[in-house]
Amino acid sequence: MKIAVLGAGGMGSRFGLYLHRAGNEVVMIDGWKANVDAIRANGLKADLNGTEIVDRIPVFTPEEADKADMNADLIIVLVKAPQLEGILEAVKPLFKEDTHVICLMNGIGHEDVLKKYVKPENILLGVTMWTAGMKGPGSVELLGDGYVEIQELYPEGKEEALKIIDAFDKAGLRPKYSENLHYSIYRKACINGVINTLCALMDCNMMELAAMPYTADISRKIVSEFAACAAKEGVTLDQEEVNKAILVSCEPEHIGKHYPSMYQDLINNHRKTEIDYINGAISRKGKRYDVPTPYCDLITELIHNKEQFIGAK
Ligand code: NAD
Ligand code: AOT
Repeated sequence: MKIAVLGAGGMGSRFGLYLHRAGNEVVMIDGWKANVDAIRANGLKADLNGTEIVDRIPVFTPEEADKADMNADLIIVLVKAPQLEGILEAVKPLFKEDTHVICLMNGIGHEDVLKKYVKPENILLGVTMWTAGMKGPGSVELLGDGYVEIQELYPEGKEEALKIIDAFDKAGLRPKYSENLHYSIYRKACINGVINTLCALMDCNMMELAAMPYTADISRKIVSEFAACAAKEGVTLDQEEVNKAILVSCEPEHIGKHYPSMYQDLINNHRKTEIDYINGAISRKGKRYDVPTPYCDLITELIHNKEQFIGAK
């Protein structure tokens, strides 16, 4: 498959690396100049569960998208939510009549932005339960295990979804076909709405968070607010299962040592977070549906306070 990965951060690098090593033609496109320069000079360096790997993957800045133009069959979108619209605008030359686009980013509502740039029937969405982190430009840490859930946004995309599943499977990305995309996205958003936010606010990793006395209670409150909004959109979340999945993922033998991507943004790199697409999205929906969302409101305000306090960019 000919694949362009938008975003060569932690997660884009994981997908780019796995798919390239499995024999696909892969290019990566990234807006962080120092990262692009480092990958070009030294290859993409990955610490894959303790094994050092270097892979030479062509990488371009968004402004160079026309040079990267390889009539990609598939574009995988893995930037941070506030970067999405800008990078789609910059890489417009990549979108051809038959190019399919799959967005695997955390958060709710990315399809509304994608539809401005991509034919709706060419859009697929999904969630990734893998983790990743950047050690520095051109260097990523890929620890633990994970899987991917994907589905087409409209029925016309089903054949492409199955092709992607085949390519991801051969690359070891452990894909599953989701029978209910909106359920998968809400479920993952709950996980992020609890884990990403609380680790960033408590300044801890996932296993440290799970060991704190009030975490399970707070998790139930947050998940119930996501579930109340999801219900208004016809999605019935199994709250008990979601709360259990949150605690299981925090176990040290799973990915408990992971510092979530919101922690990496806010605490390590002083970058603005994806809060407005996770708990913030639920606060906005709550107002629209007349559903109280006090925990999501407070958490969104606290994360924005912290962004402002540390001068996040
Ligand atoms: P990332 O922040 O590592 O990379 C995203 C973009 O930001 C890339 O273009 C990258 O080059 C740039 N970038 C990264 N660090 C930077 C820095 N210090 N200065 C300037 N630019 C920088 O993002 P990610 O973790 O790969 O996340 C991509 C998507 O995947 C997000 O929606 C995220 O929520 C989701 N996701 C991440 C993880 C994870 O463990 N990292 C897990 C599941 C889902
Ligand atoms: C995560 N982490 O989604 C992945 O760091 O943004 C992130 C993220 C799978 C299960 C639990 C947390």
